[in-house]
Amino acid sequence: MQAKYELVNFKTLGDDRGSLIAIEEGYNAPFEIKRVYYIFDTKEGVERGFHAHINLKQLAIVVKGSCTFIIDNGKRRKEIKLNNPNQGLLIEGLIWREMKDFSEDCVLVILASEHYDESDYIRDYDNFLEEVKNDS
Ligand code: T46
Repeated sequence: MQAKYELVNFKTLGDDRGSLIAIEEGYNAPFEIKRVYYIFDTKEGVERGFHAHINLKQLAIVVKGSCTFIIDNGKRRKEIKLNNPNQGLLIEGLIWREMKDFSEDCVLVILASEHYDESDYIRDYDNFLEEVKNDS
């Protein structure tokens, strides 16, 4: 799988009652959605992630509040602040990710292409760099 990350914009539907965003597999989620999880009530100063995946596609959406993703492809690191429910961060393949600066009210929803599988995680940064090297 080609490693990549990309910010995607969702169309906001709504009317005078408020807003609604729909995520549909094969439309604005470019993979089969096998799992959904969400991260909330994150304590002040907490940093999460610090791993990559071997074979996973994910779409991360902050539906409330804000947090920052650090995205690292083994060559460059980039900080991406998510604070808008009409944007999602698509992450595919060998990308190291860290999350920080969670606001107190942050609700981070993640759609994933595979079921939970600990053997898909690379939790050691040097191993990650080795995998990137072998992959290129
Ligand atoms: C990722 C980032 C963005 C499960 O049992 N099932 C699940 O589907 C998940 C995601 C986690 N867990 C268990 C494994 C750990 O005992 O929940 C605990 C916390 O997971 P973890 O420490 O991996 O959480 P984060 O926030 O560091 O990472 C998570 C995802 O694991 C990861 O795939 O890309 O969010």
